[in-house]
Amino acid sequence: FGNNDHGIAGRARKYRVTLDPRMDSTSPTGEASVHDDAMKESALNATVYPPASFVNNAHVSSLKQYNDMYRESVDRPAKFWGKIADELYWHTPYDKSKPVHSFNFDVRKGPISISWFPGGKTNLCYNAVDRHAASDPKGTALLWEGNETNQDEVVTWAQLKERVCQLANYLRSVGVGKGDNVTIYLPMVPHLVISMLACARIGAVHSVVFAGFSADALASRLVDSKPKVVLTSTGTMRGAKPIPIKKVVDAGIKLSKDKGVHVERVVVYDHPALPLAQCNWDESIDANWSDVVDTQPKDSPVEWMDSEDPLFRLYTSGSTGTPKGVLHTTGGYMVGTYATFKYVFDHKPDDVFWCTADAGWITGHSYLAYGPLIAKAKCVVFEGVPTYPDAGRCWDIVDKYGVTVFYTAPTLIRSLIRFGDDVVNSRDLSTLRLLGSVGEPINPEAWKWYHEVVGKRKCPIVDTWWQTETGAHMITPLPGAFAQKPGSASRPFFGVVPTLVDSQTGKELPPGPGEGVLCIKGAWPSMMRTVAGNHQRFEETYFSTYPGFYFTGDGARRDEDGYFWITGRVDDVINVSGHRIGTAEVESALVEHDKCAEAAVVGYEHDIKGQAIYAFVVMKEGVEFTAEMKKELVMTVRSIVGAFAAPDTIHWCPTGLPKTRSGKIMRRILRKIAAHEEDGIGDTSTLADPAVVNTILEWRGN
Ligand code: 6R9
Repeated sequence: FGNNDHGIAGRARKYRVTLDPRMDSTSPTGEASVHDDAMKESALNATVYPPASFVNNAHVSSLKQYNDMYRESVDRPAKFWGKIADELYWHTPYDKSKPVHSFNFDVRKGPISISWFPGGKTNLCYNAVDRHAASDPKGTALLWEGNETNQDEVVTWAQLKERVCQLANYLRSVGVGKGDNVTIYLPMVPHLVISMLACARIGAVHSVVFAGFSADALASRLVDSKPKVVLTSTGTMRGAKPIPIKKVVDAGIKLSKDKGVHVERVVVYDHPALPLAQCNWDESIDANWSDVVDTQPKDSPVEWMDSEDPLFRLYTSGSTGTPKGVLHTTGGYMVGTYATFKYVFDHKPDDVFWCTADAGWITGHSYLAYGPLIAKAKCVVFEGVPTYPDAGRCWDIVDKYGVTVFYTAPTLIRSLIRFGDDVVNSRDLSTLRLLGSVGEPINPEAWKWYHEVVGKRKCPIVDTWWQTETGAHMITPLPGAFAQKPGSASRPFFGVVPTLVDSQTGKELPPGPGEGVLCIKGAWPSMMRTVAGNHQRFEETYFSTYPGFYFTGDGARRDEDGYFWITGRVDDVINVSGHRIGTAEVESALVEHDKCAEAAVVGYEHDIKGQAIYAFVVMKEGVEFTAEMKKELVMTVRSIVGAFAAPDTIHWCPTGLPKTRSGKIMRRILRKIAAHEEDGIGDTSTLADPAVVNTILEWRGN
């Protein structure tokens, strides 16, 4: 444990003392005493060491080992990544006589470029499926759990390969090949993972659109990527709620047609939630999955891909404009997701891994599909929702499948805390050995509950900071290597060099404690290579603000131990329940309503979701602002962006938004109003009309 080593006994003592359950006790009068508060405070700032039983079997089991590996990964990347890349199959080994990577991160020196593993040829699907189907055909690949408790299915490696090959054959039969785009709009059924793998197998570039996005959002992604084929289902169930999936696809395709994009084929899985006979059907475009895919031969050749051939694009929100198609390529993404899966989740052959994220987000791409499958993990895929049929569903699933590693988002943890500990304690969670968190900062209270009630204090927690753009974990504990601090993503993963930059001067902060904008120096294997079809936007978004660095869009603090604490976005992106939403997207959706003249959207703190959306609106001349109008505005956002982007609060601004004389909206003031911190509004003298602020405050609650 290097500098932090207190020995096993020391660790155990510290562990017991800081997390003594009595510190939560309240005084007999029911009020927490000052002493209890202090105890609680110190518990929340606790340093939590992994138990010796975990450390003894971990891939990386001391701070020293981590430090040595980290140094090698940064100083001798060819050696470090070469060893990991050699654990995987390369049809043509990459050229080891050349540097393992080359990159330019400095816009002043020419275009931004990144490449890894020069000259190598491989295939993600081959590494994630074929290798395991050959070595262990009957072994479990996917453990699918449906929305209802009696719906489940085990998919073996051999079956997974057959189903992937059948879809690969079908796609080829309709002319989809290397470099062609395919859009996937599916709920969390095995078909979703199979679809991604089939694309990877034939070199088609998949674009998974989360099946909670609206038809408009789907359409804009179809227009951007122009796929020949869309893979979808008739419907799905989310808890007690039936969701008509194909209807959204039909509407999305219609909208994209109006913009000149012609999808040739829609392949529809007949989901039991909604019989195909009840869907609109157009013979000229629609095909039933079981007719056209399940009848195909069960073997299909692999397309060998260059390291830098595209693998997928995944759209993500930024602070401006439409969502960007983040483009990931083959070799680096494969090695990066595999390495992080192996070390961060300390993967062991007997693990049953469950990542609750939908494959429509990057977490699902990297840790529901690719990372675990490459590492031959048994993976749970869950289609339902955590509170159906009751709030114990997650723990029932852990119990049913003997889940050993559980990876979820803080919002889910916070939403389950309120159902009480009994819901958890009544299930057998004894198989759990490691817990993970992703998507947003985890507050220490939620961390502590996760650790004590779910993990029974024996499971380390990996709080993994990363992004759609980074492809894989960037700052995260290695669970057996060093202590965790609740709320801190801790230290960089191998090969990642984070730095803090002063937003005023653009200069790097000196080493040691400090707070600034989080940037990354130098390229790592799984990073995005471009914004699909718009390299200029890639350079402007990530490399122009602080030349020479990759700009993450997050702020962070570094403490005296070198641990990073992510403080949240520094741009106009709101993180609602771990989903990134650009304020610009919600604003433009609001003004689509013909009675809304102007809108400004900010985030504010929310107990469960982390952040919630607060929309300030200005209505057109003579429009009355009623409860009905409010509902219409919310509906407009739901239908244009998606249900998860619906504003929680809509605030009418009868005399306009607070703007500077040059017409810039002063979001700083709006954020204060949304947070109910009127006292902190401060100087309004630079506003074109300072009285606007008073009017807005007067109309709170209307
Ligand atoms: C993987 C994923 C990325 C943004 C990122 C940051 C926030 C993610 C976090 C975290 C604090 C963590 N974020 N993980 N903040 N601690 N462990 O979520 O990708 O959807 O692209 O979001 O999410 O703000 O910049 P993505």
